[in-house]
Amino acid sequence: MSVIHLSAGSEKPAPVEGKARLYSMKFCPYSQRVRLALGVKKVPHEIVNINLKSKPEWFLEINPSGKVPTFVDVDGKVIDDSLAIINYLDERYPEPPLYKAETKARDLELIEKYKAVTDLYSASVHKKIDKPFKEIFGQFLDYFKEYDEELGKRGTSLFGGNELSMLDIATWPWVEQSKLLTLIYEQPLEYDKKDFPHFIKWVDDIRLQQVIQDNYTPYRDVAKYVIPQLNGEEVDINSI
Ligand SMILES: N[C@@H](CCC(=O)N[C@@H](CS)C(=O)NCC(=O)O)C(=O)O
Repeated sequence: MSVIHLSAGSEKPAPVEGKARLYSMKFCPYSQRVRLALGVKKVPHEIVNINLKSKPEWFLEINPSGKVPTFVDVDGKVIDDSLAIINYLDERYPEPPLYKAETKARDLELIEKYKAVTDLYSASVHKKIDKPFKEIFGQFLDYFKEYDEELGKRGTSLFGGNELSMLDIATWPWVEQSKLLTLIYEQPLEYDKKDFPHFIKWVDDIRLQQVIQDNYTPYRDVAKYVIPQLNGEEVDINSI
């Protein structure tokens, strides 16, 4: 599905009365986190996609870092950074809550640890790691072992029980996109399913959630954006 990403020289879209606005990019896993939280909380919002290879001048005025996701609430408050935004949304729009009191501390700990996974993913996707793919993927598996064990201890299908929680939302986009690595490295994601029984069930169960399905990002489309750029070619995101 092609959606327009606005570029330098474009006009800033007029705000829509009563709606928050998310500046996003359709393949950005950090933006996907925010789209999921907005969906779970049914926050009235619109999405304005940004061409990150040619950023509109007006977007840089809103957020000089030029990064998406950037969230502008109905009252004009601007927040950037996916984790800051989803935590803000959880306070500003409390229903349904994304943390449970009894697991909040552990959720925060695992969300913090997940930065290592997202950093490793970015470095792998941009081929900034000079290691065989098996070793890189082995590192991912080491991280995911802890998430598998946590699900086992909780005995629930999702981290949040039967409902999506902050930890589900914060981790999912990279898992959903993970097969992108098979196209970049032209190798399979090899692991023993017996080592990750709870995690594999989580993947199956989270995919049943409507909000997850509504925000699905096909990894083959992400590849059409990423792989030509690795080969030094320019890609028009609006053509994918
Ligand atoms: N820590 C930030 C990372 C956001 C980020 O890296 N976004 C990328 C797109 S996925 C971006 O905006 N890149 C454009 C740039 O850095 O100029 C977050 O969690 O929101």
